[in-house]
Amino acid sequence: MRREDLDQNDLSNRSGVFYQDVLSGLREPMKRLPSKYFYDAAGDLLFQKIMRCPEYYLTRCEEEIFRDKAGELLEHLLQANRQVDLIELGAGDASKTQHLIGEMLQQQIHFTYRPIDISPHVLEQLGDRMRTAFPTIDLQAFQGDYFDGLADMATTGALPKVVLFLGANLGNMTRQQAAQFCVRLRSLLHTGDRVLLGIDLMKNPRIIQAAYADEAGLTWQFNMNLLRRMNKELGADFNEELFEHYCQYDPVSGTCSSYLVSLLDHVVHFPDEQVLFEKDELIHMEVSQKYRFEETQALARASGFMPVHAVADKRNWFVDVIWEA
Ligand code: AVI
Repeated sequence: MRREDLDQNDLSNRSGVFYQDVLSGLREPMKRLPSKYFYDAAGDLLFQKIMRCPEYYLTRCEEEIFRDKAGELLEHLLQANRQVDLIELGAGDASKTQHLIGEMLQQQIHFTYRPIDISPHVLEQLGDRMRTAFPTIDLQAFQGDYFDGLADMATTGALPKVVLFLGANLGNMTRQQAAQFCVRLRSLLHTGDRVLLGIDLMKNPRIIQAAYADEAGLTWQFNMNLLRRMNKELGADFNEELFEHYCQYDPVSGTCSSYLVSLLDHVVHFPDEQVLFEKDELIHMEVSQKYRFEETQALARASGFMPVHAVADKRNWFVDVIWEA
């Protein structure tokens, strides 16, 4: 798009949070872009492809847990409750949750399924899929921020809550952010409510490294898509040929970090700002934090939860932990 073609909509984009977040990240000495902006329509599609690619084991591991152990998960999520609010943060396509919901219906548990997601498009598709699979389901979606959704549900719902946060989404926060997230989550729950978190475990570093540098280049495209998104929505002129994707997993800290590396000295223009890149300069794009199982238990306790149960896949690569508030 030519910059003079920017319309009114683009002008309002430039005063929006996306633009502000992007520019404040690119003004920092170590440039960074928030990975939450990966997920526009093209990013959602790329992520779906990543989840099916041979190297990206995380989704298959968690699917195995939900497919094979839904009954066990449910037993520890419900305790004696026969009636709950089932809340899912960042529900996506809920392919794993469907196993749990199937089990709940079979056991004649009364529940309202309350997915929370920032994307109206995702919620619409999810609603259609769930109502087709489970015509009797009571589904009440909340479109917006997780904590706004939880706060809303805290005032409206009186039932015990079961909160799902699957897919290793906690891993896209630094350890410090994850700790703050868990404290905030706890503050919105009542004693006895339960949460289930999907967490990717530390393992052979080559397996992790490969999951974020797949042969087909999907993760590369997933990162580049954010450059395309900034060009389209913010009128920037990133040339993706001038960047390459690089990811590094540190097996000591468990942190997998994704970067874009500038291949030349060059300048990227936004309509009212320019950003200088030096050859070999990095943009930090994403963190995917891996944990030792004991660290998840320490995280639970430090944020006011009690770890009550955990189910791992057969290879012990991924764990769904259940904590009580
Ligand atoms: C969504 N999230 C848990 C993914 C992950 O594994 O960190 C995002 C992702 N990034 C590259 N591949 C997948």
